Amino acid sequence: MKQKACIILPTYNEKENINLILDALLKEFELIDDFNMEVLVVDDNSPDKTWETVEKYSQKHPNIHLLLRKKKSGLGSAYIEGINFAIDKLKADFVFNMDADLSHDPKLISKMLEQGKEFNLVIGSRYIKGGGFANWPWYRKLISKGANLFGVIILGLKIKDISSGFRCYSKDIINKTNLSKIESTGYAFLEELLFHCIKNGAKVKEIPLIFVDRTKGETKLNKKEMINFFLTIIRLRRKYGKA
Ligand SMILES: Nc1nc2c(ncn2[C@@H]2O[C@H](COP(=O)(O)OP(=O)(O)OP(=O)(O)O)[C@@H](O)[C@H]2O)c(=O)[nH]1
Ligand SMILES: [Mg+2]
Repeated sequence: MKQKACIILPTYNEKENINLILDALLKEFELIDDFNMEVLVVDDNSPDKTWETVEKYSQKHPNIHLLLRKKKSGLGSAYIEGINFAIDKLKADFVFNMDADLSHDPKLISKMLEQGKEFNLVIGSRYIKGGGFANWPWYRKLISKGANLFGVIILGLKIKDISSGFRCYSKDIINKTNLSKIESTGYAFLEELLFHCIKNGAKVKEIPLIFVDRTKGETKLNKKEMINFFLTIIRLRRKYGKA
């Protein structure tokens, strides 16, 4: 029997992007033979009604699912609910983190699944050879690079891109890593989950990702989230030591 992979897309006001990303994913899935591919959109009751579009897709495509939450509760909390749903309800063997704003190229999915045969966590990395940014402003690159370097040093991680939001986890590493002990509800969730996966013995592979800046819709990443990223690194080091 084929294994199942579920792409989790958290959305908040992505009306202009959602149909483009869902179409791109459906097209990519046609090229993937050896897995059953599903999409789970976790929408936080977007005021622009992103979820309405997802509902329409889900009526037409049985492999597109919508998890509609009551209010905006953060990227991390959307991912925790999404990952639990994908594994418990959809019976996924692999789960992906992916942005819905076309920053992450769906073409990488099959490459990540290929690596998933050997590694239980595959990361689309902007900081390895072949990876990078297509059109990010210099100040965002600087903050991202600084945050990564800080995390790598303080937490002793041997990973180049600890904040990338494009990842593939196998079910076994998620099951080993107790998601309920994750405290971050926002973007810092990504580094916190990575840290716990590595503490639990994850075999990690990074593959090159060219991150393309969004051309539609607005960013949800604010100053508070950025500060939280640094504070989370300090909290993890104090509570658990180095990875
Ligand atoms: N469900 C849910 N999704 C969210 C929340 N915050 C952000 N997202 C989604 O998470 C993904 C990443 O957020 P972005 O705003 O693109 O963050 P970013 O990629 O760091 O920054 P930009 O691309 O510059 O906007 C997008 O698909 C957002 O719609 C949230 O609170 N709840
Ligand atoms: Mg984005």
